Amino acid sequence: MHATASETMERLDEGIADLSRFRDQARPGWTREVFSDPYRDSRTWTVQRMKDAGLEVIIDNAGNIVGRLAGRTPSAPAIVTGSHTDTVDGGGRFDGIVGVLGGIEAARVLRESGTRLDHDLLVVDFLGEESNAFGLSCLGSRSAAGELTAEDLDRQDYRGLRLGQAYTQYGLDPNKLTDVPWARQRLKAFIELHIEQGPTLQERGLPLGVVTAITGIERFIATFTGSADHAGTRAMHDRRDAMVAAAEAVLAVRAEGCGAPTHGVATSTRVESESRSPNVVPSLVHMHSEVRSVDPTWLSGVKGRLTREIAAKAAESGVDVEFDWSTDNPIVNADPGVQDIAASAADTLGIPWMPIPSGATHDAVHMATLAPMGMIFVPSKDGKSHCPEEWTDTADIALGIEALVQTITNLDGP
Ligand code: HGY
Ligand code: MN
Ligand code: MN
Ligand code: MN
Repeated sequence: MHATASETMERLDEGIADLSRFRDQARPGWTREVFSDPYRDSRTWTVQRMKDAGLEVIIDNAGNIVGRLAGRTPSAPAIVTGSHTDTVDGGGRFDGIVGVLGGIEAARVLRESGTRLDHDLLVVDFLGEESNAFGLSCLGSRSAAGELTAEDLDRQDYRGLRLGQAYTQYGLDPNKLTDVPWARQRLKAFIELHIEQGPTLQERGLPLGVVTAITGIERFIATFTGSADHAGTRAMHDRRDAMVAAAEAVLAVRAEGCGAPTHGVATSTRVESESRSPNVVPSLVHMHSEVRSVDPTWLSGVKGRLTREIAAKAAESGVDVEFDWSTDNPIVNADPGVQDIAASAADTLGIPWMPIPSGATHDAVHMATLAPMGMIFVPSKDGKSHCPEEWTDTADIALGIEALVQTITNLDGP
């Protein structure tokens, strides 16, 4: 391990520990949800971390924190890296954070080694990547990609707070979300360092993954309408029980995921009855589910298959069902050229790697509309993520940063 790598590891350990202090003490794990107080306070820390690494820092109109390492040719299209520092409720210390601290460290290593890139290097901490209670993920990268408008914000609200108000509390103008000059110019490439959040790299004993594609996500809310009855007097055969129809739908969603021919998963994450009484046959039940795959043929057929199957099953119980489907994001393939550059960077450094699809989505999905996109994965211990057990060894993160530095250097070439 040469000197800078061990310095990098020390800085990473200290940075991850420092950033982890900003969490909601009332929630499990390292909870730092978008627009929460811990998140707001952590952003001041992140700005300073970028400045300490020698970056010029701005907060853009979309709420992204953007650190810039000036290149020799300001007119050359910038190389962009970055990720997010918000977490899910009960989340861990590495999802997103590895890409922001890793991007900052890469910029520092380049600057301190006296490497003067031709292109500007931008390191971005994107606002609110995680799915959240407002129901809208990747806030900062969607805005940078011109996909989020003030109207979208006013459709969402949570705890009585409309998303637009949350933005104004951060000093952001909901009407300027897409006024993001750094993203409006031609960009050379976007490369994101991220934890795998799955078990594959560990199972294969590999320290690095070069992402081939990022999963598409189809989500739906199913509303089951049966008939309320006294739970003590209505005969079992005579019920129109909305909860039973929802339960059969949960199993149908699981069966769909288990039946995926290549890559595919399906999860129901919430089932709730409108009734609060424990002695009433449920008449109105909502179920939230999502389906993911990098297989476009299978994913495109999911909506039809599940809608038909769940409705048919519900009809057997005399229950009606309505669906509200939405595409959280389409399948996005990593740019073949950037994949090759990241792979050859790993080869140059003698780091074994494998091509790997991403079952998680990332800001890279939206950055792919602005620039050729690539991602580099480092292993997740036992594949755990979105939970307190999330862990990646510092040595693996340091290797990922070395690969990121080499990839950026290669991207900077003629
Ligand atoms: O949901 C995801 O895949 C990402 O962690 N936001
Ligand atoms: Mn993430
Ligand atoms: Mn995540
Ligand atoms: Mn060039």
